[in-house]
Amino acid sequence: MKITASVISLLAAIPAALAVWPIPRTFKEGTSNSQVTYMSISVQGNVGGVVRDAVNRYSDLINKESFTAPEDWNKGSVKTSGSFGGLVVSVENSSETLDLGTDESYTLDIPVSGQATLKTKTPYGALRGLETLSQLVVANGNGKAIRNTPIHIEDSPAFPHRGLLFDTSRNYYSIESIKRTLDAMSYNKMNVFHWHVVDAHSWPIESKTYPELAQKGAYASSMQYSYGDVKDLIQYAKNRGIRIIPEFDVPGHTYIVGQSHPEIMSCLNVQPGWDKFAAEPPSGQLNIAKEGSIEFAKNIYKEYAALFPDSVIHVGGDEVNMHCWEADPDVQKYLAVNKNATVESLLLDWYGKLHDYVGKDLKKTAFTWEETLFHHPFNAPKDTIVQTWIDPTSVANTVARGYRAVSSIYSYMYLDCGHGAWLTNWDGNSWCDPFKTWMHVYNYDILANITDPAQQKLVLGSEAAIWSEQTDEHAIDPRIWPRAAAVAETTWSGKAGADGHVRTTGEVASRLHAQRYRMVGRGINAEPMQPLWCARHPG
Ligand code: CP6
Repeated sequence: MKITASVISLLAAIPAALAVWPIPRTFKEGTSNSQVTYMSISVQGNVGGVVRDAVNRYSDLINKESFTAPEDWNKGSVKTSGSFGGLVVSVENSSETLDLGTDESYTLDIPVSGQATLKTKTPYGALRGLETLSQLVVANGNGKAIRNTPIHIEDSPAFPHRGLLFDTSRNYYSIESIKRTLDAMSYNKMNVFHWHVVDAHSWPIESKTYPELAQKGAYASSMQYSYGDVKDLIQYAKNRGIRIIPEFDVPGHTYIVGQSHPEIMSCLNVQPGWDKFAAEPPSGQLNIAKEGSIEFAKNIYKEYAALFPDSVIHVGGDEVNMHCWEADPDVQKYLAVNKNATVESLLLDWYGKLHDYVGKDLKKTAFTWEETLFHHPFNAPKDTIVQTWIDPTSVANTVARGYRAVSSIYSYMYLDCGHGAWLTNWDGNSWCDPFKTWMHVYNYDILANITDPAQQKLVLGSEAAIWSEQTDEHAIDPRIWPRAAAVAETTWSGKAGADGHVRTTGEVASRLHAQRYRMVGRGINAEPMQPLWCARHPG
């Protein structure tokens, strides 16, 4: 259903009291409370495994969960005047294709008494609506209730790409901890798990083309993702409406490839003096003067493009170091023979071959770090998606050049570090402070300085990033949550409500506080935001 202007103004007149995170784009609440004796969910028509799995999951969750937001702990039971009569879900199109732009909209109607309805276009809209429903059910004395009925919600995401970058190279993560993170993402309606699978430090994924990569590059034989593990994770994510976009970072950040393929590497493990050649130790980049390096990259992308079904694949391109290649004897030989070539032209040719192969042969959309375009004059194919992280003006610059942008500006969205506070390590090297508040993350404005509606449409969304130099599976929950939930709301709900009012951190704090407690109740060890006292004494 198209939301007309008059509906929007009607819905917007109601204050944002609904305790749902991220807040639905438009909603209307009443003043009654409805008893929920048992959450029964039925489905109209034919649906596939994604909806069936979600219906089972949410029936279980809602029937087992007993949640009261801290703000309401001392308020006692509410009087109910109606009774929830079960939910009927209807999905217009049962196709389970999940990709960039898959419709996630839903309309949820909960009367004071009787049957509630959830209507969606796709299975993924049903997942989002069920999550919303689960957040509306609260404990009420010995039972449960939905407050402020009747409720009418018309919801859809402001941005199609709402992600989390997850780095499994610096430290290893168990499948269980990745699944827990996918669960937490679904509680926040996030839909992209950007899996930064490999990096300089370890190669934790099985390769059938080059088995030696994981044999020599995983931290341990038990610290590897097999094809079976990967397929299981892809299905687990899909059941939660989450796309997995893998990244096999090239040509930089590849030291570990040199453990089994030193012949295609440059500046491998230089020390002392690694800092001239790499952003962090150990140094090593694919040798762009060698035919074998582009063959290697193509074979890697060929293999994993087949394993990962998403239409988008991340081709890396961050933090390449020109000194590394300038110092390489093969590069120097190449430049001596090819008088018109430079290190930069070699790199641009290399990118050209990789992007051509990924686009034309593998038929995938390339996703690349901003340096590929902004630090090197690479003329990327126009359908390339650019991930910005360095310069807050890069999003605007990307869309001005006609490319689609995903934003992970480090000063706002890197959850591991990058708030400008650089610390000194025990060895004198710099290291960064992980701390930035959820409020700082929330205040990021992805559309800053982009006024042209055509350019605004090229902004696909944001990704929070949890690089893992300083985290592992034991530390991630509080490092990611609730701060990534701030990115979830600014990308699902946008910065402003339907009435145009830009939400402030003060207005959303108690709702995020409730979401944090909800997540803890669901097994996610999200970090506390404030003393509980504050929730009891709002304002
Ligand atoms: N690893 C890779 C990293 C970072 C990047 N790429 C990174 C850089 C600066 C900060 C945090 C992380 N650890 N492969 C940059 C995209 Cl502050």
